[in-house]
Amino acid sequence: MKKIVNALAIALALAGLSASVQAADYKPRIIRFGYGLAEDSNQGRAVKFFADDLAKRTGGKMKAKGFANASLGSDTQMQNALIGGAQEMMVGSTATLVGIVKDFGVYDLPFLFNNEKEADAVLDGPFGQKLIGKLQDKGLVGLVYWENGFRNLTNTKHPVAKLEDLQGIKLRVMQNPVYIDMFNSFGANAVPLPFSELFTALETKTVDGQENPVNTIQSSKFYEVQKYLSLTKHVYSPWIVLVSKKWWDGLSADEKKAIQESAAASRDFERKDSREAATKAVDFLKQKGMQVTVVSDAELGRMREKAKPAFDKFASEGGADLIKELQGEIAKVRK
Ligand code: KDG
Repeated sequence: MKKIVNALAIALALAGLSASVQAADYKPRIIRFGYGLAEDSNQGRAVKFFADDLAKRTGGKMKAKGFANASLGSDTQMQNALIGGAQEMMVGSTATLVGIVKDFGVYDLPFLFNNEKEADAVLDGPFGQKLIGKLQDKGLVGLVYWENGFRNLTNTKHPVAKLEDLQGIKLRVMQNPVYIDMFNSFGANAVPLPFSELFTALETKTVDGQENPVNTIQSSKFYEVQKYLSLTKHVYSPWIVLVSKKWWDGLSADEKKAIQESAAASRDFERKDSREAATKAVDFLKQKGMQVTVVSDAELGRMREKAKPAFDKFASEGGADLIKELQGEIAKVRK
């Protein structure tokens, strides 16, 4: 008897769900969701999670299809495709958004966040949402932040344990003035390149090194072309999930709600997945032959000092209040 009651309850629940899905206004849609990392990466896994979640939520009507390895273009190319309405969704670095909304560059200043808890609170709180709001009149809708992670240095020349070890290293950086200024102030030769060109640039020794979170160093197989890893955690790097506003404005309220709910669920999944993966990544990279250097707090303090001109330049170019506001939000979480 109990089994029959349970089966009936499940059937009614499913009937209720399918009724609500049928009642909702979802049109059959294919959503092109582009990203720069490999399919088997924290970024790729979260795109798949989003697609599966949205399909479930809409009875299979709204189908997001992930396009990995920058197959739809680099971050900036995809941003332009979304603005023009030629592509529906993407996830990429906030650092590559500075050509559209300069304020996103504040996240690239070094040694801002001490840990993920601070980052989550500020990005998901009023400060992070205010920056997202600035995208609307540029033709983009920002949904949520995902975690790229704390960035670390790799190179082929020698271990980097102190600032002097960076002298003359040709270091690929994201196409962003704060990264260029910061690494030049450290004594490296900063070489801005799109992520999609990075592996080849390392393989052909066009550049000696790069900086990325350990998850990316693993999933993009940089260990095949890089010998030395220095754990600096010099910047906390967010990703941002973006939608074409041209496309977004044509969606029903139900479709927007479903996308927003799936985006929030994917954010929680991605952060958990990325943090779990990061705990295993350093051992994996050691097994692949990378020599790992933990940079001392004293040396990180010297880097922080050296990076001051990058802070001052960002402040002098209109970012002073933004820096103060961000540091105030971090202080609220930190105490
Ligand atoms: O599409 C690649 C982006 O996600 C970018 O953020 C990866 O951190 C990255 C980098 O170094 O370009």
